[in-house]
Amino acid sequence: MKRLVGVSNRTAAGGPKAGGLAVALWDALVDRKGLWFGWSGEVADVARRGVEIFDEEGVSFAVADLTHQEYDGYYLGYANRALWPVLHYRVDLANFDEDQYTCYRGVNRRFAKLLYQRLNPDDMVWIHDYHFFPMAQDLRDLGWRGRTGFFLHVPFPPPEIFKSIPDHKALCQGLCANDVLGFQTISDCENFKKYAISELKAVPIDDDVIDVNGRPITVRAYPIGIDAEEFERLANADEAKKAAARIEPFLNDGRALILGVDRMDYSKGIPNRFQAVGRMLDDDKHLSRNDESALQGKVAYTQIAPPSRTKVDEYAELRKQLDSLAGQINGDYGDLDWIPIRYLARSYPREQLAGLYRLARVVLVTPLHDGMNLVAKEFIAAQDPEDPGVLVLSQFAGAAAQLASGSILVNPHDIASTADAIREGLTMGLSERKRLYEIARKVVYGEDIAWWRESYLHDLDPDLASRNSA
Ligand code: ADQ
Repeated sequence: MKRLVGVSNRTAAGGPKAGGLAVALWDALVDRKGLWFGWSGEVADVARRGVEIFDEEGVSFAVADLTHQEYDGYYLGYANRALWPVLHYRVDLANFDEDQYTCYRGVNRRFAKLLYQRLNPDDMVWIHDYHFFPMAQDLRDLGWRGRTGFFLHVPFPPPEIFKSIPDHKALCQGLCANDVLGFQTISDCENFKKYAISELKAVPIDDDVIDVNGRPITVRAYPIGIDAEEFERLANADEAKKAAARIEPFLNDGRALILGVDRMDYSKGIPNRFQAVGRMLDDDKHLSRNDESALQGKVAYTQIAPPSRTKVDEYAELRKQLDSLAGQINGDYGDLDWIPIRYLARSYPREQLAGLYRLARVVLVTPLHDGMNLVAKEFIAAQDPEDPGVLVLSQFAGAAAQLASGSILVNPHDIASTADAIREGLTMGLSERKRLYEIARKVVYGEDIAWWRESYLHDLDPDLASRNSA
């Protein structure tokens, strides 16, 4: 079996092997005694620019530090302030800076050189995410000929949006040095193919293959999954029950828990969600709390949102916006014995999140755009099959392509309809809840993380493909 070499900005070295990418890559690398290459997470001075090598449970790690200038230009700058917003359809928030692009190109080239020195001709390289769009090209320029694939965890927007990046062509030419390009959804794939046909003169060969300058490239959707069985086990474990017990005092008198769990990122649509909850309560303003159909006092919305990328201005702004919206809604609708929104700007271990998911009557996964969104899948895996909660899901999450008929689908920009959808989830009868849950469960367990990894590697590794078809 070919050795697998994973490349991602952050590796799982030393830390818990939790979360989508980390688990998926980790298992594949353990299977194949692979190598994981990426940023060490350290920012150092020029003197320490080599690679640190170590082994963990049979997986080799090779990690490199960034300099302060690279951290600012490549990571905070180009990756987070130019690529991330555009890939999430937010050209209005993008900041394009020539020096930051130069820095991004420099880090890709420097990392490619460090990696190339450690590659064997028979290795297979699997590059992850927008931090390393041009990495395959940089490896090829150094003489690398082996199988190389790329997977994009975030959306790929329509060409009209992607083309707002001044260096869009160079980035995509770099991508086309891969043998396999993986996206989360068919719509991301179609966006990329449309771009490649119009800008790079790509020629479609069949549904999954395009030809760019005489090289065939497989372009397919591989929707990422979770380890559903493991998550279900977590949801039934003591740690989960303890977390549920901690929140239960706020659910007295049978109050229903509405839950949101997100990194604090503008792509996740948290302000719209707050507004939708506010709107839902406002719709009942004319009713007294004793009225049977009134939701006042009968629901408790908890939003867990640890701040991320706090050094980027747009994220600091979002923090302020959420603080203010939560305060306003609690001020307008709260009562002596009831706070409608509890907003916790911190993270909780997944063992505890699993318990909260299981307790929730409705979970709100309403991003404005999201590559996949694993919270939606974790919520399903955590449910009690005999009394499941309801997933309210944005039509703009990659997960909607798989879970539309197992959830209540919403347009997160439509505050009034989202408010209605939350109410529908809260008041849904058991048999309809079970029906939606069974549909969603089939997808989450059938197309899990092992399915994702194997589907991708089947296309990347010709030996595997021929063994399977023999
Ligand atoms: P993220 O945007 O980070 O990742 P997401 O898929 O929502 O997105 O979550 C990743 C993990 O983080 C989940 O396992 C979740 O439990 C955990 N998490 C989220 N919020 C948390 C919180 N408040 N506290 C603790 N843990 C939390 C990118 C793309 C996604 C894509 C993933 C995987 O943006 O669209 O689904 O990669 O490909």
